[in-house]
Amino acid sequence: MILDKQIINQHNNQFIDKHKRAFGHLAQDIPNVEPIIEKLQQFQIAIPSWALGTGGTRFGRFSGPGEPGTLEQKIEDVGLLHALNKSSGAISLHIPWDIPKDSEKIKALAASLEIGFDAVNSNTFQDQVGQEHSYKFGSLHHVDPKVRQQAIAHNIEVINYGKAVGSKALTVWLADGSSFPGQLNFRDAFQNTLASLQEIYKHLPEDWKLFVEYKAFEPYFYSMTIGDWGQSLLLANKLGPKAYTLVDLGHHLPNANIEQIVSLLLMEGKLGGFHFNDSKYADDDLTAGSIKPYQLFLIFNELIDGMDRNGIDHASGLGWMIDASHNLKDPLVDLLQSVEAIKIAYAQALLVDRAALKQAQQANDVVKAQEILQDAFRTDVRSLVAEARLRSGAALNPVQLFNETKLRDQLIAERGLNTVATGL
Ligand SMILES: [Mn+2]
Repeated sequence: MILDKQIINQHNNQFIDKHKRAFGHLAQDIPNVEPIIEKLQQFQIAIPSWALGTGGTRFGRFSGPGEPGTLEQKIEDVGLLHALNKSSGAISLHIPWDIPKDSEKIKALAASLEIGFDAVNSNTFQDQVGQEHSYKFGSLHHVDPKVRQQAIAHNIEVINYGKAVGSKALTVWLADGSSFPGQLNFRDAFQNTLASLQEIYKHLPEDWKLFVEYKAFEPYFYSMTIGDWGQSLLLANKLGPKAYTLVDLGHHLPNANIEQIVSLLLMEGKLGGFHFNDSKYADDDLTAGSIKPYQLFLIFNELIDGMDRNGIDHASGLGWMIDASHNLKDPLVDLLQSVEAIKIAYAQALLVDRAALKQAQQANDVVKAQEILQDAFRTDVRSLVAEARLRSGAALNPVQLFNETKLRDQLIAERGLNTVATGL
């Protein structure tokens, strides 16, 4: 489904006066408002192909009506999101759930919707039908070289699919670990993982990046072979300059100081990608900013500080992606909410008076430092983010437009009630 530009214009006309009042008021107090709006317009967050269907829990999945049943329909859904917010200009493919069989056709469809291809994701956490060796006891870390070889071959296949559509990165997340003490020799598991990743790294094109994602626990409960940023960074450093750590917000133990992790990884030039979501307990896959918006702001504060110090372009220097898929909301509305929350946190962090913060830190002025950060965080920047959207030709209020125009009903009319998206 292609969203008629007229619908967006009508929606915007309805809210333009209210928007102009709010934005005009806010802009008066922001000295460098124009470059901030430009940065907001440029900042794109990739949508993973598995987030367009309703997610499940380990107890069940309640599919929603009108879910995209094919990769083409998933790309159309991302196109719809991008038309609404002009901030979701890329899709991240998961192999084998979403194999681009006719890559030229898929590329042409994506290009017609102004959608690019973000990192490709491999899957060695499930067994596929007809697969020779099982991943029940892991993949790249497995004690059996035949299993490791099969997992390596899969990752190389994923790189090839990515090359065909124009991706520039491979994300490897391993479910490898152990659930009982004694099950695994930690050093052997690490060395096997490193050797396997080295094989994959050899097949990485020159202009590609390899993102090594970590996760503290689950599916295994005693140890994860790439369980934290230390293990990921060790691997990335040993692999070489094209390998980076990827931070997923839901993959930490409770109360981990993620902003500090981000800061140090950037200092080392080894932060490559970022997966947004939110959580109350662990990897809860909730809408970004729905539980801990202040944490999201503090993370962006460190991201901007580190990227600016290293001369990294905010929009293109790192891989930005949403990684969330839960089972209650319409996935498209949920993604619109996540993108909005991410852009709000980014905008707030752009408002931080960095020179004043540095001064306060040098003077050990704890109160002042806190005031500077919270002054930015407590600024209502919704009209600033909306102004960036408006200038890019998107909707002033994407969620409202989605609901008022009954876009899901239109998708149901096109696709039927019983389509089911591939994914977990
Ligand atoms: Mn992730």
